[in-house]
Amino acid sequence: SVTGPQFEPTHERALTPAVGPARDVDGFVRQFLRELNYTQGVPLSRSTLNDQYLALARTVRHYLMQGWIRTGKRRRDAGDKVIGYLSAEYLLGRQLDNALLAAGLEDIAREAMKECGLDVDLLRSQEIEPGLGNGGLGRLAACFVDSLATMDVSCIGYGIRYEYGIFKQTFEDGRQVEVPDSWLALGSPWEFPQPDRAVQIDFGGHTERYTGDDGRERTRWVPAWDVQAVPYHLLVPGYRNGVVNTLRLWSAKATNAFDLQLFNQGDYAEAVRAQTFAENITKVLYPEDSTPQGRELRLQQQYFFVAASIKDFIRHTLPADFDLHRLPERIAFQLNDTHPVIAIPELMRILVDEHDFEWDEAWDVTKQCFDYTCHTLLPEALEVWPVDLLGRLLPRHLEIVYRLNEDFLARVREQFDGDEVRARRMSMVQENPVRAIRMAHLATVAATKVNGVAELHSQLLRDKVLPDFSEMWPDKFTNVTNGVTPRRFVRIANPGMSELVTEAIGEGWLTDLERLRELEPFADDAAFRERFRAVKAGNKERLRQLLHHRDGIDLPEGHLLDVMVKRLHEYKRQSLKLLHVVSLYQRLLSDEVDPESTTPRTVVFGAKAAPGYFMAKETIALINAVAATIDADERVAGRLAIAFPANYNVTLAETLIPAADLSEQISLAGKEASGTGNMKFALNGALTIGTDDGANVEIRQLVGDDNFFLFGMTEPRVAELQAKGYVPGDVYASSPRLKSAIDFLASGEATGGDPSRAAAVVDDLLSSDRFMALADFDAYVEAQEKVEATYADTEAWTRSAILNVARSGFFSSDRSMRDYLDRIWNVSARS
Ligand code: B1H
Repeated sequence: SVTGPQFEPTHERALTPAVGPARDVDGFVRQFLRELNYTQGVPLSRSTLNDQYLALARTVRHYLMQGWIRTGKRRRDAGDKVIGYLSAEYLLGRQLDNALLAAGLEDIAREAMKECGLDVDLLRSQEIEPGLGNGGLGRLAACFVDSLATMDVSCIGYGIRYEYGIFKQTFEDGRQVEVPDSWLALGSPWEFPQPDRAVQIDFGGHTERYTGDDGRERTRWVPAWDVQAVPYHLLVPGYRNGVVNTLRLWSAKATNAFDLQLFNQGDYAEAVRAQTFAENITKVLYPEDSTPQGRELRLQQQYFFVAASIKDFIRHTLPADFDLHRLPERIAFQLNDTHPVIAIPELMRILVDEHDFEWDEAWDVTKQCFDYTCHTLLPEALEVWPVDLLGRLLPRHLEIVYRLNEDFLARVREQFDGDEVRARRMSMVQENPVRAIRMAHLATVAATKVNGVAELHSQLLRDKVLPDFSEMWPDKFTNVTNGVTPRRFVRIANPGMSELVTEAIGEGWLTDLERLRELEPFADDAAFRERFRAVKAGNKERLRQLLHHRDGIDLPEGHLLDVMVKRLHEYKRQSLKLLHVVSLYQRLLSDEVDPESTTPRTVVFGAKAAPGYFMAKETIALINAVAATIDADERVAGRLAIAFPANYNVTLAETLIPAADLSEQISLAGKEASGTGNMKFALNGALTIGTDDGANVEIRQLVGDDNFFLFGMTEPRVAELQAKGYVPGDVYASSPRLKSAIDFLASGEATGGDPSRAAAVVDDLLSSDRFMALADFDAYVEAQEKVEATYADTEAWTRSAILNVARSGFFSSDRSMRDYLDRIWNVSARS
């Protein structure tokens, strides 16, 4: 008898073909109007832009459904091994453009909207991008799932559906002010909630021992509270291959049992409070890029999403009664940094406590199910969780980690003659300043493979961050250099160049990006160079229009466009770029040079600072103050301009990067794990000025020294200087140009006469300069002079730009995914 709603699929065996709307203008128009009238509930004549955008988005989604249903069925039938990408962040960017491109519907949609009297471009610009990530790490996850769908690899991206993504940045008096990003407020046409697939997630409480029916001693976790995890599905369409994979993002909801219980006790207000408490878990993305704060809510987020993902995979993706001893045949969980690493003790707990596995048997299975990607070298970025916090929130998991650590340290002592100092270094438990779990050690011990994200980074990871581990398990470590999806960052972002490329080398390169090599001969073709320049000029014009409307910024025409966009962090050295700007400004004001002989240059910054990062916020305020001063100074008009549009995000990147001439990648060597913006610029024909850091090293090797402006200390040189004792004051005293720029800044002349504006940044540079901006200043200025000399030779510059495009095909995320498939997952792609 049916007593309530039934949540199991009722037609498991039946063929359920999804019939999409007809793939022509008429079919599109009909579906669009249906969406507008029946879902939005408005006639076209009364609809707002937002109504129209939502109806358009849902229409496009309809076309993808058939692919999604078919892909799911095909994968279930085949019993494919699934890549379970576990990431706390997915910085997706706008969905509509990508969906239209993947489905091959751009022309039909344009025509259809025209028939309705609407402009598809205007509707596209209505979309608020889902900013569910901070920066490179989150964007990388989005590129990877795109590539896996395009390569027809079975992948589920698991993550968190933050109600508020990365904050919206505004400036008040040049200072960053954060505004909540309510990306869901106007409707979210791309997601499917599946409340009937919710799972319960436990927290808190204690553990107890008991004797099982078979007489074995066991442990059980008696949690104190729980929440529901509700999955929301987003579609991840492959590029024109009919494949649609799934991104499963979890949202927290109070469990009924929880508030009912309290309600029965008569405390209604308390019940509602409990609800708020539960739902806070997925309320907001922590806006910290590279410096995690050990906050309880963050640990709740991490456990919440990985526990939900594992449970869902076992319960809903695997066939019923699947033998979990064979789990590694069906899943490879990729840990995107340490954020999801609590998944390791969670799987152990499930196998041992819930499925009666022997400890060693469970460990054997668990180890085979996980691989770990490290994205950093900064020691402060390696997550540690205080044991009192972990023990309070996840008491059973803490016990499991302790036991894993005991077993592990026993192995270390055995293999290394009881070397106690080594054992302490390698322990998963740190003792000082507080007892805490080192998540990177836990991940490294458990994972089958550990990878860094660029050659240099992987090498430093082995040699400097985890040397004991790489000595113990040399084969565990590998490299996969990051990549970016050419669909979004070339085809959508740069349609003009894409068309030119297709004309030159034919179709097919978008899914086989190494084919860009075929462009090389065109670098020597004057007519092609001319057209390549025309594309760049068009992209600059597009950017000028956008910044005019978006920010009220009017970029000068005909300038070298010099762009530094990335999160604001001291190690990335926006302050070094700023010192260069000040130096250029001084040069223009001095009588030494004829301004007419200098290269007119516009410098564009884009950067968000973590809200609690003092120096980063001071740097933003300082850049804005200098920009305002230069902007107001008639004497340099037409020669130098600084623009700092607020709220740099994926959407802005898509217009900004294709317009750039010069890409700034100037981190202190050994600090930027990879960088991915650097790849996007090179692929769009900007030349890089950069240090020997992260993936810059590989970019330079590929594009050639003649087409890359290298400067600055190498990593070994940095280490040497660090060891010797770096004194920024000495550098200041010995470089006249640097001294002059800093004095000028400190005097207030670059900040509208107000020296207080520059004080914090200048004081820090002179007293500590942790990332050695001063040490690289002279080399940087010299490299910039080379940039100007090269830029003056238009043909040579264009040639280099074309060669950058032709030789950067390696940086497709399709190649990264192929490397993961070969070196880490042991799975092969279908295409
Ligand atoms: C990267 C992070 C990161 N590395 C902590 N680490 C975070 C760390 O919320 N948190 O606490 C968020 C992000 N992000 C970046 O990853 C690297 O700095 C880049 O160099 C790299 O290109 C990117 C992708 O691998």
